[in-house]
Amino acid sequence: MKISNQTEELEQTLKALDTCPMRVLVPTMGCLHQGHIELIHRARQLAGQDGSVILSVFVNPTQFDKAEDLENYPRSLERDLSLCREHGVDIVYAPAPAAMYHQDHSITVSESALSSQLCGATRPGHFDGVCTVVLKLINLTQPAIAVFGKKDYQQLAVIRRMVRDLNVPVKIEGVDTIREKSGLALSSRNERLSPAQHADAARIRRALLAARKAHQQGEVSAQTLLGIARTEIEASEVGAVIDYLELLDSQTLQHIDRVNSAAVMATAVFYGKVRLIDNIELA
Ligand code: PAJ
Repeated sequence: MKISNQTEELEQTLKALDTCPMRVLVPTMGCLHQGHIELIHRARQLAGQDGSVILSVFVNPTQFDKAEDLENYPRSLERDLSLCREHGVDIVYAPAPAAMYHQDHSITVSESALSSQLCGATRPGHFDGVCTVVLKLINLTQPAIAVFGKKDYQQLAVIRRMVRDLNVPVKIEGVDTIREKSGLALSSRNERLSPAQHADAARIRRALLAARKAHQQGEVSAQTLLGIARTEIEASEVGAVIDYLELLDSQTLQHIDRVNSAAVMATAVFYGKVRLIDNIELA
């Protein structure tokens, strides 16, 4: 496995791969867990044994709106590298912020429709930071395919839109959310939950499943479906606080009153300072 921290070094490593039939990129912010590992496995399937799986580890400062969140973001590069070795990653690109952003960088990719709700509404500038860094990582590594998790539903939609609108020559692959047995979506943030919060957080999935079940049984009113999910989350005994809980058209990510076509219910829930997100598709 090759490890690069500098752009020039990465370019040299990639040059040596020039004859490689297929490159697949897995962008991450590190602190890898089983959710990321599934992305690596999917990337390997897509790359084939002769292709290359490139994983980036970069805690991207431009997508954090609070300096405190950036500072507190968990980092575990040595452990990440050994997981990458174990799971057959070919190249890890782990640059320092100074290697990714020129001090006077002044160009940003900005998405203006899909970003307006959910995480975009509560975290101003977040998706500009995500789009900009993902485009940079794609430009740097020039993969045929880039792999992302459906856990970050809005992020995946925004990246697909960027690739479509800017004609970025890459295929975007989405991977289903990996969960604990309890249903809680795996996240690097889960380790910051107390044991009681961790046990309670399974209700986020239960809430979304209850709404989907009601929809499958014929309920189409957004207000009713959101009410079902809200009741389950607000029954938390450790004080879960809803940041947002919304029902959106899954193509446009705009609010709907009734579920008549493909929709997504998405939520962000605070346990103390830890903010967890999840979503479910209602067909
Ligand atoms: P990060 O939160 O590290 O996530 C990296 C990738 O792993 C994302 O595509 C995310 O959707 C996926 N992922 C996280 N938890 C998952 C789970 N439980 N199941 C399946 N996939 C999961 O998302 C980012 O980093 C950043 O915004 C990034 C795209 C790297 C840009 O900086």
